[in-house]
Amino acid sequence: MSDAEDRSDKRVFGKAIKRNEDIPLLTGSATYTDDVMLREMVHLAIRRSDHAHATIVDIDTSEAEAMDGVIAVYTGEDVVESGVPNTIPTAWMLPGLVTPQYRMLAVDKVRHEGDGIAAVVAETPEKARDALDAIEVTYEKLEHVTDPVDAVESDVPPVHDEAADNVAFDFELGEKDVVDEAFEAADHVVSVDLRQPRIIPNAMEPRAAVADWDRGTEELRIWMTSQNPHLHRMLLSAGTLGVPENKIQVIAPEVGGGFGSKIYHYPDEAVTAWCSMQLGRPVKWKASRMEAYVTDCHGRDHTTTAEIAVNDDGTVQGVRVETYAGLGAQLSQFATATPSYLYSTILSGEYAIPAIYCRVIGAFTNTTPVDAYRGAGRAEGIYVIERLMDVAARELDMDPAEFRRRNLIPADQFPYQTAAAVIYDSGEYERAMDTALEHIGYDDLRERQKALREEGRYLGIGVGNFVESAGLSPSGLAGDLGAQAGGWESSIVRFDSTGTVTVLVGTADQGQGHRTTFAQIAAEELGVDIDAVNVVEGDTDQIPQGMGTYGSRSASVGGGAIARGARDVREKAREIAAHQLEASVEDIGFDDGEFHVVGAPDRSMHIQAVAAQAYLGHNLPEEMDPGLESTNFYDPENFTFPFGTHVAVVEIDPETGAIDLERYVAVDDCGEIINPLIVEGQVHGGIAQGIGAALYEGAVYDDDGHLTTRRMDEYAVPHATYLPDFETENTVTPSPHNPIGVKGVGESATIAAAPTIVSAVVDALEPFGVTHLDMPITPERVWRAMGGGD
Ligand code: PCD
Repeated sequence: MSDAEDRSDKRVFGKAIKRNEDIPLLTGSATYTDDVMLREMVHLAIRRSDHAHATIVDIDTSEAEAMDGVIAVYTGEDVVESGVPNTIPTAWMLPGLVTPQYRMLAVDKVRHEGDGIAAVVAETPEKARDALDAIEVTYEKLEHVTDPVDAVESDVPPVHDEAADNVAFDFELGEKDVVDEAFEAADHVVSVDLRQPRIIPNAMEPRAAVADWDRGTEELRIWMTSQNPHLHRMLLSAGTLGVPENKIQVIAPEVGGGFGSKIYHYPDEAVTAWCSMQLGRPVKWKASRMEAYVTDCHGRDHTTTAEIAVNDDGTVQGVRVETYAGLGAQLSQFATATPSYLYSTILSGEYAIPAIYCRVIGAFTNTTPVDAYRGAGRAEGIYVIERLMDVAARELDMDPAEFRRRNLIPADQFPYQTAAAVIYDSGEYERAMDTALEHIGYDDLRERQKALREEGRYLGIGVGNFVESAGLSPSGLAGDLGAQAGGWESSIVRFDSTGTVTVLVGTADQGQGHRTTFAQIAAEELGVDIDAVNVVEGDTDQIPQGMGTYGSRSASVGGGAIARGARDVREKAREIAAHQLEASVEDIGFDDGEFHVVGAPDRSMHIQAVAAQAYLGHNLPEEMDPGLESTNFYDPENFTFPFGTHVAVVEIDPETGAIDLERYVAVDDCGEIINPLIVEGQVHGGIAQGIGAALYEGAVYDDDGHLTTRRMDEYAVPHATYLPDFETENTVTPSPHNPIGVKGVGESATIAAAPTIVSAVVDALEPFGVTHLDMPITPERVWRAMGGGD
């Protein structure tokens, strides 16, 4: 059971400490990939397909090659001829998965707008970009498809010959017969058809890479915007470049946001490395903002039919879901796990649902590949169950909050095995829900809503409950499901001889604040000042192994590895202290960094003094090696399951359909909180992105398969002025599955916010008989739903 400790008397763990990393980030002294300048460095630009689907008939590079400052122009054929393995592997093998060849540069066909076809290396970035237009590509256009349902159900030429029907996988969870029976026995069955549009991640810093191949030693050093440098090292090595893993160093310096988009192994960074290998010179590539829109993996893209079976007493009897998940033109790294496993296993939401069936058809389309985006799979799944809860409440004529409450998994039933295969670790769902409803004044709001409706004003109250599988672990479970990567994290916790502490960990921050929170964990365990701890991430030569930062795993899995490492170090230090204080280990107490002999407080030694002794090595217990560090691989026994309730209040302008977002209350439970300030920041950012999805965002392809939302003024990321002040609270239900009792928080609010907002808008429109509206809910959609334009 729980080895989480009570945190009330902690010195730094749980404290709202300001972020260590912010001074360099805010004053501009921090190093991002594009800041890396190397001698003899040249610049890469990538020519991309203008078409959604076409055969490449000919590529003429002669004019580009002759241009001033151009050093080399390479095509996909050149990469093939170089003899490198040249595959971009997928890291999640579902049963029966079709895995078409995915090369660094396209050879015979282009399969989406933005597909890379040729690489220009030049003396300056401008010269490289200018030469792109001089490459003559002759295409023969093919019929294309951008919608996942059309891709499978209509007669279109396949994106890949290997998948004639465009189906990459057909995944099922649960037993259909059993669920069908539950549906037949239930008093009501209600269904809803949903479309969750594609989201474009929009990290502040576009992707970039600087590759430096040493011809003498045949070693590759690459700086890149990576959420997981070790995975990138592994994937670049065997599958793509054929360079041994121990001759590749991946460095992720400061990374300006990822939101999932920097997890994946893309062709572009590999091409950067390959060009450096050809030329023996350092090569830099950085995406323009428009390139980011067409090449960074998009998120979501689901078309779903969902059904819920309920009885008259307001209890849910079953859930049945069939979804088409757009995968884009190629299988990105986790593209297959996100819409299948991560999606289907969260469909129980916070509710006790006896029967769940889910089928997911993963479809290739002529679009930018799709992969995890903040909330990955869980956001899509929670959206489905929360929409179902609303339509079912409406069917039963029950208050949607009351209906939800009636179906919550009770607090005394944890750990809870859901009908969707996973075991929820811990939860107090009703407490979080009560806190949120009380905070917003739910009952009064319902009264106000009624009164306003009499005046022809439309107030909507949306309630969103969520639970999330965070942590992506353990390895065994992931392996059973086809993961080609582990679920562990590794750390090295080291006392330096002068008493400072170095923490090396395999996660890789993109803005989450690890240098602060991880220092808090180590400082707490070791009883040292937080300023004595230096946290190092993002360099595979310094940190031998790691998995990285995604799936809201760093606090629980990385933090767990750090806590364990720090405890090992503390216990070794205790033995040294016992030896030097001439007492037995059992008689040595530890308090605030000080080891002391129990009952003789004047006989004591600070842990930092012990560290010095550990490296002096003169006076250590017999057979003890010098040094004071611990390498730890931590593989938790389960995911963590953060949860909570969000509530939104909107008012609709009946003339225009405009939505005024009046209030937003978020109650989140992420277990023990390492740093409340950082957790609040994570929740704020997460809500903003969830609101973005609900009201503004969404990729749009035109009839030619061109992405029409490819600039910041065409794709509506919410501005701060669109958003109300968020009112946040936390409840604390520790996870029993890691040494510090934490759960993830990075994705929670994004998962919660979209369904909460949609619920609020639809609630406002109840008098118009509206039961559902698809995201993004633009004023036009609202206005039409109210009968505008009829
Ligand atoms: N924490 C605390 N406490 C608790 C939990 C947590 O304090 N309880 C904190 C930590 O430590 C960190 C943070 O908070 O610092 C977070 O965490 P987590 O949850 O663990 O997570 P991570 O792993 O770290 O991260 C990741 C996430 C994700 S996943 C995403 S999308 C996003 C988020 O994160 N991204 C981002 N957030 C953020 N932020 C920023 N700034 N930026 C970014 O980019 Mo995916 O899968 O990738 O789709």
